[in-house]
Amino acid sequence: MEVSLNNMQKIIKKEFCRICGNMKLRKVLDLGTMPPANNFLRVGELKKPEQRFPLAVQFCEKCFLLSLCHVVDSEILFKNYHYLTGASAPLAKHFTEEARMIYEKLISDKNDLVVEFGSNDGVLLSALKEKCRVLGVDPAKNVASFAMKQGVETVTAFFSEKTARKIKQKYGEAKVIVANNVFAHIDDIHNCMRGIALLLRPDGVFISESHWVGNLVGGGGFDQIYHEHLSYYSLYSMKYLASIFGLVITKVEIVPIHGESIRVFMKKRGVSEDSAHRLLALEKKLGLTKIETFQRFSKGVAENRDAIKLLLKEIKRSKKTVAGYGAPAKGNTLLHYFGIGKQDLLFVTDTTIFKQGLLTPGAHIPVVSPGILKTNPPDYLLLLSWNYADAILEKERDLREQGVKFIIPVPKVRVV
Ligand code: JHZ
Repeated sequence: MEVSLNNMQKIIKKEFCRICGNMKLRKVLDLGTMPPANNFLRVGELKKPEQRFPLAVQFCEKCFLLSLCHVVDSEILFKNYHYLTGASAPLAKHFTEEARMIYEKLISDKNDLVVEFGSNDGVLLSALKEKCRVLGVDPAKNVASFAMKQGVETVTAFFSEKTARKIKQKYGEAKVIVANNVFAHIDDIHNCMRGIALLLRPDGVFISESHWVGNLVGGGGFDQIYHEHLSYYSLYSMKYLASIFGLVITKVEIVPIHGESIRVFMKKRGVSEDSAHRLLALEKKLGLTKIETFQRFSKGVAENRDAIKLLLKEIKRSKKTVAGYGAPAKGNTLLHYFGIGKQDLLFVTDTTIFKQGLLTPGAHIPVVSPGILKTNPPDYLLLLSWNYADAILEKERDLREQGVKFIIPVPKVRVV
């Protein structure tokens, strides 16, 4: 195994597919070793060596799951978390709209229970709490207490069969279970599915939203690959998983968030709507069941890296300045793999209070409040939060009118 001895207990090499058990997994992309993407650090912590772990992806030709080759201990990744959903206005809006869909279509009684795991700061449940009973589940203490302050009851735990049993004993069965941007983070997905099957009412719905692998290899960015994201789901792989637990994918939507995400509705009984058949056909057409598609994607990432490095070199040569816009987790994969560091970016701005004043993992670039752009605007901003490009370009219209250019780094670098 490629990891240093002192890291051995904190990481395992994944020898089999977490969905179907296939042991013949094929590596398609290797991004080297990097620190966990949300492990922003304080200046004082620079004295200690920073933990780095291998980051590579492999493909299963049996159930078509793309997944990480290694699994980092979830305690390291999630116990103290720097990400807040509410810091990104477009994301908060997206989940508030999902909450409305849930109470308009799925809730029929004030006593119905909605359980969300990976509930983070409670944006979705806050929008539901006047309509029905809600319960959040999140392992990050700092984030869970943030949600509690917003009036969202939250259990500090990883979701599992054991957690589900405890919830069922105390609160009863759930009418709706939600897992947004967390399903892809779970290694023992069978245990999680057993928990869902146990907690869900016979007429209940499980809704899961994850970044869609079709976007990863298509119009989105490779930088969605980091240690938290263990699985990169397609409908094909989700369907295989659901069938093991006797659940039916009744409906599916590709929603325009984080590039494109796959929102799947699962039930204990029911039939698949046309949306599921249509997406399966699209995934086949896009080649998401073929290893060659992922090998091609991997080559494209390396080519884009060369193009960005060249652009930054030219900008430097012309004595212009560059800073980063947004300090998302994905940005740290991008900075790491493209070899972009303090020598290239003056600072990165971010709206998350938990991140301001810290340094980005690996590259150690200072994260500052976006207010700096008013007083010290650079000539270029590397848009690390590219998934909110439309909203950010609109929000920063004044800055752009002053002549500041945005560099959108993926899937192919462009300047606007
Ligand atoms: P954002 C997170 O990844 C983490 P990240 C997690 N692991 C996951 O699964 C994915 O989401 C899907 C800032 N920002 O949402 C706020 C501005 O500064 O793309 C955030 O720090 N100004 C759970 O971290 C970051 O950018 C702005 O105007 O890659 C965006 O992070 C806006 C809109 C955002 O997810």
